[in-house]
Amino acid sequence: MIKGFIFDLDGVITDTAELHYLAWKKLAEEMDWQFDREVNERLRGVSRMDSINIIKDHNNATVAEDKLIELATMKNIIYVDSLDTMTPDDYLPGAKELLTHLRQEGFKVALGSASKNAPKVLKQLQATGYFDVVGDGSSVSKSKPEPDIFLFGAEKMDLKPEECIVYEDAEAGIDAAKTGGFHSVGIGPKDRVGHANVRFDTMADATLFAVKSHFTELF
Ligand code: B16
Ligand code: MG
Repeated sequence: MIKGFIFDLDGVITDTAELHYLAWKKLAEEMDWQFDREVNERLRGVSRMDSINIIKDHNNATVAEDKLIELATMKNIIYVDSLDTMTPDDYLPGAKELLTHLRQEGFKVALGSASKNAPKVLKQLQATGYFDVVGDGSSVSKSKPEPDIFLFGAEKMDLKPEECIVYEDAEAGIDAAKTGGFHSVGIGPKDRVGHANVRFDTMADATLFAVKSHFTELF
């Protein structure tokens, strides 16, 4: 029986990927590193330090750990500044409607994001009130594809993984949901989230009605 939903943030509730891209791009320019949208795509759902390691390796650069942390901090300052431009108009189409619907139907709702800035993003969207639990990049130490962030959300909602549906747009996020024993909804193309229990192209397609129709025996 499904009693709760756990949502990833970037790519599911809102699209912070563009702001992450612009911040990484600025840092890369200062470092004289190659960085483009193709590399940025590999950072989807990946933690901040894992992201900078991917960019560093892409450039075959050698950087000491403390310098790497300093660079990631610089990127974060640029990114956090840019979040000030985000408003309640910046939900992905369908996301706000779904959160409202889940509240009306009495489901428990958690956030399961890799971002340490998730509380600020929710504040900018005025979305904090939709969530019973906020799991972010500071809630657990092992990031996706490990299931820890979703297990954290389920535990705080006092639910078992099999009582929850996870919405994710990243390959590693669907892997995490499956490893943790959750039901999964993939948002995006087949080559990225085709291994989810059910996949939709966009959040606008992934309504409560559509999800209930797929998991009929669980509602
Ligand atoms: P921060 P999600 C992820 O968000 C982003 O997709 C990823 O690009 C970013 O590096 C990560 O959050 C960490 O973000 O630097 O703000 O802690 O999809 O897990 O909601
Ligand atoms: Mg995501």
